[in-house]
Amino acid sequence: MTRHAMLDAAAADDPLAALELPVEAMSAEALRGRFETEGAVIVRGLLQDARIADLRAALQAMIVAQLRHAGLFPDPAADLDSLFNALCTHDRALGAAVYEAARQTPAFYALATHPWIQDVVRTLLDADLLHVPYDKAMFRIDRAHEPWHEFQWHQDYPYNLMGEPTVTVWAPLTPVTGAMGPLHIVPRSHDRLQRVRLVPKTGPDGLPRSTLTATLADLDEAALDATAVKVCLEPGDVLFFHHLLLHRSGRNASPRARWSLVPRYAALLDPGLVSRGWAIERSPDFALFREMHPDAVAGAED
Ligand SMILES: O=C(O)CCC(=O)C(=O)O
Repeated sequence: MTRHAMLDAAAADDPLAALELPVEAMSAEALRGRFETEGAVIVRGLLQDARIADLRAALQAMIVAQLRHAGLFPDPAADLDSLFNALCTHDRALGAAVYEAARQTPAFYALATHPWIQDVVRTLLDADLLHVPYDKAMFRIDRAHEPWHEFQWHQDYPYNLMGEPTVTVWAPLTPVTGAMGPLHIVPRSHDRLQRVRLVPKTGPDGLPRSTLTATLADLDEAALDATAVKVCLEPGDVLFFHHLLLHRSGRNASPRARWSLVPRYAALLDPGLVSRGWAIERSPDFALFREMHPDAVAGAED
């Protein structure tokens, strides 16, 4: 049996295996096949250079600097999670400051625009030139006991309105185990745009915020939970998924945070993007989505 045949046989009864490709088995055909059929592909071991370590080192230095500024004496050699937990225990707002500023480092940009990530995306989109808006390239630190940061089941398209399709890239900085709330996805769910209900986000105090979230109007979340595939990843592994794939955050129940980068890529010369001068969704109330897809927004009566 060839290596490809063995991978395909393994995929037949394991939904996660159906998405996986070790980097050595990566080919344009295998990448596109998984992305088109499953709506997602995981390339195991794609990122093997120093860029993940560089971003971790930048984060570590930022956290140590904040702890010292607060008059504490951290062990600079302690691991990233111990340092971040110490900072958040001292003052959660300082943890949030690190989270915000992490995206302002060259190490973040270098990883989000990693040439090997770009190569895979070019293959998936069959495009030479790529569009990667800086404000759709997210950085996440998901800790336990902070469920208000979680995304419920959704599709990315209403949030971004980039090219069709857009590829979401999800890459961890540290291992993501089952206890850490790995991303939940539903393979093969990327065949249509789902109707959404635009409802206020809920803050840590349980009260509604001014920004809206696009929740699924017509699908049963418990049924999606029952079919979800949980994507555990090691640093260096990268998940690529279609902008209509249904997915949600897992719940982190571990003392370690889930550190991840989530940039989005489309084809720069996507006809829709060109025709609207590269306008994408940037309003907190989904103004462009409501204008472009009025029928996809469920009203109060639905
Ligand atoms: O990483 C997560 O927990 C969720 C990220 C997500 O769903 C998104 O960015 O669209």
